[in-house]
Amino acid sequence: MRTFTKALNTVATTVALAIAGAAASAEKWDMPMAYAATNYHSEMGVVFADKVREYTGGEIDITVHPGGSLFKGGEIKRAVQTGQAPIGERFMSAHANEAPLLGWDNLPFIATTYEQNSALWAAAKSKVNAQLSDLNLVALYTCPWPGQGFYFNKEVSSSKDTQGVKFRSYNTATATFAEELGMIPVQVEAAELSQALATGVAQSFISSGSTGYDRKVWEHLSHYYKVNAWLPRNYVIINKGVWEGMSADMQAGIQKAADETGAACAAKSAELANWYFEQLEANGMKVADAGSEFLSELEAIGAKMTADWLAVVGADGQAILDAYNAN
Ligand code: PCA
Repeated sequence: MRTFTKALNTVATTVALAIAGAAASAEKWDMPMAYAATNYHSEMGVVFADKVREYTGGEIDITVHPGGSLFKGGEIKRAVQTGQAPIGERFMSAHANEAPLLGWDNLPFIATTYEQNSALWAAAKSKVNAQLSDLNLVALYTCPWPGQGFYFNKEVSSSKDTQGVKFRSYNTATATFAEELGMIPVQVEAAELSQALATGVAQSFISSGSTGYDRKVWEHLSHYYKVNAWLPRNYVIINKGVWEGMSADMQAGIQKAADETGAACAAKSAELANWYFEQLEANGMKVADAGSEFLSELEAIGAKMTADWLAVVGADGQAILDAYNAN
C-alpha cells in the first residue's frame, strides 16, 4: 500500500512538473493595441490571442493591452520594429507618412463598400507586405473600420461652413483633406479624442460611427455626415526577426489564428456599421448623408489626393489601382 501511494505520488509529481515545465516554456508576448478595450478591433485581438494559445499548443501566450495602455497608438509600430514588443496592432495608414504606400486604403472614394475594400486589399496585399518587410515587420491580419464620414458641431452643407474649424486628424491624408476644406488640423489619437473635443482642441473630425460611439462624441458634437470616403484598416504586425525565428509549425498555428480572426473581424465591422449610427442617433446626434454640394467638393479633393498619392508612391501605387480596376 505504502509503495503504491509512493508510486502515485511520484506520478503526480511528474505530471505536476511536466505542466509547470510547459507553462514555464510558454513564451509570453505583450500585444499593445491602440483602440478602446470595448471596440471590436480590441475584442478580436483577445480572440486572436486565445486562438494562438490553442493552435500553438499553449506555447505562445499573448496578453492584449488595448487603448494605448502599454504603448500609445503612435508608438506601437516602432515598439514592434525594435522588438520592445514582439507584436502589436495599429492603424495602417497612420504609417503612410513614413511609407506612403501604406496609405492605399485612405484614397477617397476609390473603395467605398466592404466588398470593394476587400478587392482593393487583395490588389494591394503583396506590395504592402514587401513594404512592411523593409520596415522589419510582417502583417498577420488586417481588419477594416466602417466607412469614414464627418463629425461637426453644427450643420454643414459645403466648405463655406468649414472655414477655420479645428479638425482632429488621424494621419497625414486626413490633415490634407481638412486643409483643403479650410480647416485647421491637429493630429490626436482616438484614445485622446474625447478630451480634445471637451477642451476645444478639435471641433470636427473624420471617422467611422465606431470611434464616435467609443468616445461618446455626442457629448460635444451634434452632426454626422455619412460619406463612406474610405474604409481604412488596422493591422496586427509582428517583428520580422521574431516571426522568422519561429518553427514552421508555430508559424502555421499563428497564421491560422490570424486568418480566422481577420475574417471574423471584417464580418463584425460590417455587422456593426449601422448599429453605430443608431447609437449616435439614440444619443441625440443628427446622422445624415452629406449634401450634394459638400459631396462634390469632397470628391474633387479626393481626386487630387489620389493623384498626389500616385505621384509620391509611383509605379507600385499605380499597379495596385490597375489591379483593382481590372476586376
Ligand atoms: N476610427 C479610427 C481610425 C478610423 C476609424 O474609423 C480613428 O478615428 O482614430
